[in-house]
Amino acid sequence: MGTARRKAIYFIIPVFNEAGNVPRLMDSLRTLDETLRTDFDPQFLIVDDGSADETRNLFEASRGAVDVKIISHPRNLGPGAAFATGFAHVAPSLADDDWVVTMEGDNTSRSELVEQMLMRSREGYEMILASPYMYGGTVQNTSLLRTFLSYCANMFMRELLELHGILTMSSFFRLYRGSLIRRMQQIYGPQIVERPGFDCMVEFLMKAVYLRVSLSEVPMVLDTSRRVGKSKMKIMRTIYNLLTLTFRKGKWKAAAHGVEGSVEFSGVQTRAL
Ligand SMILES: Nc1nc2c(ncn2[C@@H]2O[C@H](COP(=O)(O)OP(=O)(O)O)[C@@H](O)[C@H]2O)c(=O)[nH]1
Ligand SMILES: [Mg+2]
Repeated sequence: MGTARRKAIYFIIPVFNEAGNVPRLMDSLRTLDETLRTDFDPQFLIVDDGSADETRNLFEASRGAVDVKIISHPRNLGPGAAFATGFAHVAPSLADDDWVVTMEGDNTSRSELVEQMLMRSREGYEMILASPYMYGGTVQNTSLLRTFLSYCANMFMRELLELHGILTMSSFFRLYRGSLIRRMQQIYGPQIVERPGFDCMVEFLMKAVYLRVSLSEVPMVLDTSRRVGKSKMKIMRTIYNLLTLTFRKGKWKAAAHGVEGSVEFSGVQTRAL
């Protein structure tokens, strides 16, 4: 009798000029590899988005510790383009009962939360978001301006993009069931997201919500002092991009509704633990 295939858990991590953060990130990936290995087949995919510093070399040099796969864009295309590359890369091997995690490459995603996200997934959720804005989560060491803009952006997304009842909408750190990624790839193509910038995560969320996926959040302390260097998000550009997502709403909704059986919200399917 053959042994059952271990479920794969793919980590897709976009990086752009993160040399200072690579050593600590590799430590987290090694810990994840060790803790998950008994039950899963962890696969780490780094999408280096045209970094001009030592990012790629540092990952190459530390590959002995964890077997990371590195894909490079020849020039900087943006985090959304990096996720698109990552989703397309896992598409051929992804099975319905595999898992996909997206996370940041600057050590602000608390990798120890993956265990808790997996527990939530066992309750039947297809998508689990790490959420600094829900009760129990916080944002530490960030500017007042960014907190305020984030608050305004959240109001806009809730009302205009119809993302009700979700507290954290643009964070990179999420766990997805393989079947969800595959379903979205069937509808929207292997790359899933078309927005190249930081608004890609809101795009993904819109597409998922219009498909009525079951979704849950787990609280996370987002402490920006854990990273070396500054945020690379251009605030005005991202606000503009978020606003223009409104114009895509109709098209993405229609695509979601074209899929049979996807419109009725079926709630969470409880599974035996
Ligand atoms: N692929 C890619 N990743 C990026 C780019 N800019 C930022 N990132 C990565 O996206 C993540 C979030 O970026 P960060 O600067 O921390 O933004 P913040 O967390 O919103 O302040 C980090 O892992 C970055 O390395 C980019 O242009 N391309
Ligand atoms: Mg960050």
